[in-house]
Amino acid sequence: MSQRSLVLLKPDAVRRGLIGEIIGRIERKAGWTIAALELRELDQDTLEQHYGEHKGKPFYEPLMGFMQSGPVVAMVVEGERVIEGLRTLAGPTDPIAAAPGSIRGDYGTIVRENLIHASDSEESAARELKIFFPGLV
Ligand code: RTP
Ligand code: MG
Repeated sequence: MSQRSLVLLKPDAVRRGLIGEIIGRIERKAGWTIAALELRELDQDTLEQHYGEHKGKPFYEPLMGFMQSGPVVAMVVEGERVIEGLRTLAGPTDPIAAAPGSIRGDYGTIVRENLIHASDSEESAARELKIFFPGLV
């Protein structure tokens, strides 16, 4: 079942020079392809749409600040079961709980600065793709 997922390489990943490393892991998955890719800075409005489910939580405001602390790489990844697969590749939210071999498990220590976002369901993917790549057919 081919799907599309919205991936963000967060500002910590870009700052630390991990773009190539992370994209390399994604590219090496059989049959997955990058359908769109852009380095960009995110504004408050875009982030409020993207992370709206977390509004009011204690980590929301710091998350907004962190996500605007530098450019992100926004990408669309396409392929077989890519939504579940990218969540597995990323690992759980807390990098210390994430297994070595996962992106968060290999490179992160801080919950907020966990390197990568990937859509968590088909519904989220459809919603997020419209926010970040509205022109994608
Ligand atoms: P994401 O949405 O970025 O893919 O991450 P996720 O599904 O694994 O985690 P989620 O619960 O949706 O949280 C969104 C992002 O907010 C930051 N966060 N900080 N307790 C904290 O300080 C905390 N909890 C979450 C992380 O950057 C997390 O990825
Ligand atoms: Mg999430």
